[in-house]
This record gives sequence, structure tokens and C-alpha cells, in this order.
Amino acid sequence: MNPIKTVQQHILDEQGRHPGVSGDFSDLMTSLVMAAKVISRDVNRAGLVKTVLGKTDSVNVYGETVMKLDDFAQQVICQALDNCGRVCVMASEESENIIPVAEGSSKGEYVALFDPLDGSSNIDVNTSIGTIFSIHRKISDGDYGTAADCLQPGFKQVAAGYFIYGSSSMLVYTTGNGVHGFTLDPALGEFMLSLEHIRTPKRGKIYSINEGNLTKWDEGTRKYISYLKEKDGGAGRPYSLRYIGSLVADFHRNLLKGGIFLYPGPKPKLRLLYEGAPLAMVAEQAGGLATTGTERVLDIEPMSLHQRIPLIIGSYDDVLKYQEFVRAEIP
Ligand code: FDP
Repeated sequence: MNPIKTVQQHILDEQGRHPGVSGDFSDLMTSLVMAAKVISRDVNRAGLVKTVLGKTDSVNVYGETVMKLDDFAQQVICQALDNCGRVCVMASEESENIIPVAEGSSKGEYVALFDPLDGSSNIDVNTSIGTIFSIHRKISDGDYGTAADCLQPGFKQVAAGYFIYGSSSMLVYTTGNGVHGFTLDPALGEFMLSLEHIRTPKRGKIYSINEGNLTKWDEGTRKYISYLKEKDGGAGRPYSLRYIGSLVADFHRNLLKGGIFLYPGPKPKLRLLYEGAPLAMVAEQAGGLATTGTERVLDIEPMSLHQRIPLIIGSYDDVLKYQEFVRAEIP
């Protein structure tokens, strides 16, 4: 049985053990957790409160219609992080430019990047969605953070993780000292430790990809997916296809059960800063891998706030095997 521990207690324990984790970081996480509780509450009653469902009139930087809950989640996170005073700058999948902290807020030493509501096309159909976050240290001089603070490679993340709003709401996060899971107890209103030191199976039996895009995939991906479907009992094939179309939900299932998630090139969709890098840190800390096919995701030097990358992530042996297929196609 897991010890009875709230996420705040866990963060404080980490602070004692881990030199990279400071009291300021605990304040930041406490604010993020508070924001997630508010979002979780509204996601859970979305079907009852029709005003939070549906679309707004605006489109985000990718030309997608912004859903009302996306808007709401973005505002809640920005306010919570602004108020905590530990963040110098923010960036979000939903905002074109960096989000400066509000005037009057004190200027913290951390940088917060987030996808406020990932999987938003599933909001109206009661499927699990989530919030993904990535925390860096400020590297620029001066009081306020800059774009350079946001454009740091994933291996420099101080912490990363996600909240998933599903049959129950969970937080899964890492500060580079293993991956830990917390489940929101609705009666207590607290995220309670439920999965300590999550390890993802070295090899899975699940693959997750949008097969409708088959004609758009590179040759290596096409051959790899055909390989997974071949019958080879000894090697555990064929694999099962599981694809929700909500990255947090697909990633979370594969993290716990083992498997591989793929959103390949040559026209990638997922964003490095808000999806790829934070989930790559979680995957690696749990014993898995994340690659573009040719490059470790955590090594990529970001060029722009909304850079997209091919993302292949999951169980260690499965991702290695995928890379073999991709490399075989490189002349
Ligand atoms: P969504 O468009 O609903 O926000 O981040 C984008 C994302 O969802 C991921 O959550 C999901 O894995 C992916 O897009 C699904 O894309 P496809 O519909 O192209 O498969």
C-alpha cells in the first residue's frame, strides 16, 4: 500500500532529498495543482454546465477553433502561476507569443510552459483530456523572462508532467528523480500519492497511431507498423492498436501498460515545448524512450515557440525497434 501522502507533502519530501528542488519550486507546483483542481472540477461538470462546452469565435496560432474549456484552462493556469510569484515568464500552446507575468507580480526564477487542455477536440464527447506542463529555470539576465528562457532543450527541464482528467483526475510528474502518480480524492480535494516510482514495461503489446494518416507516413513508419501486425507469437506480435486521439490519455495508458505512441513525420503535428519535451522527460524517467526517429527528443534545441516534431514515445525496446526501421530507410 502507498503511504498516505498528498502531492504537497511529496514535493516537500523531494525538496529535502533533491538539491534541484527548492521551496520556490514547491510554491509553483502548489499553484499548478490548485489550477488543475479548478480545471478538473469544470471538466467534470462540463456536460451539466453547457456554457463551458463548445467553441469560441477565436482560432489559435495553428488555425484551430479554440474551445471554451481551452480558454478557461489557459486563464486559470496563467492566473495561478502569476499569483504564485515564482515564475518569470510563461508560454502556452494556445498563445502565439510568450506570456509575460502580470505587472506587479514578483519575478520568479522559473519558466512555465504548458498545453492547458490537450486533446481538446475530445472535450465535447466525454473522453479523457489533460494539461501538460514543463518547468525550466530562468537563464536570461534581467527581472522578467524572455523567449530565450522558453527555448531551452528538454534535458534542461527541472520538472515535467501532466494532469489527466478522466474517470478520476490524476497528476503524473517527475523532477528527475523517478515518476510519481497522484489521484485526486474528490472528498478530500487533494491529489493523493497512488503510484510511486512508476516504471513503464520495457516492451509493450500496444501501438497507438492515427492509421488514417497511413499515406502520409514516411517509409520507415509504414514498414514498422506492418511489422507490428505480423503474427509472431514468440515475439509477442501482432500488437493491439489503441488510439484515443488525446495524447495525454494515449500516453498515460501506454506508460502504465507498455507500448508505443507514434505521431510521425514528414508532416508532424505535435509541439516540442508543450507536448514532446515534457512527455519525453516522463517517459525516460520511467525507463522508456522518446525520439523523432533520428534524434532523442530531449536533445532538440528549440528554434521557435510552436515548433512541431515527429513524436515516437513509449517502451524502451519498442522505440529502439522503431528507430531501426527508420534508420534502414536512410540512404
Ligand atoms: P487535439 O487536436 O484534440 O488537441 O495535441 C493535439 C492532439 O489533440 C493530441 O492530443 C492528439 O494525440 C492528436 O492531436 C490527435 O491528432 P489526430 O486527430 O490527427 O490523430
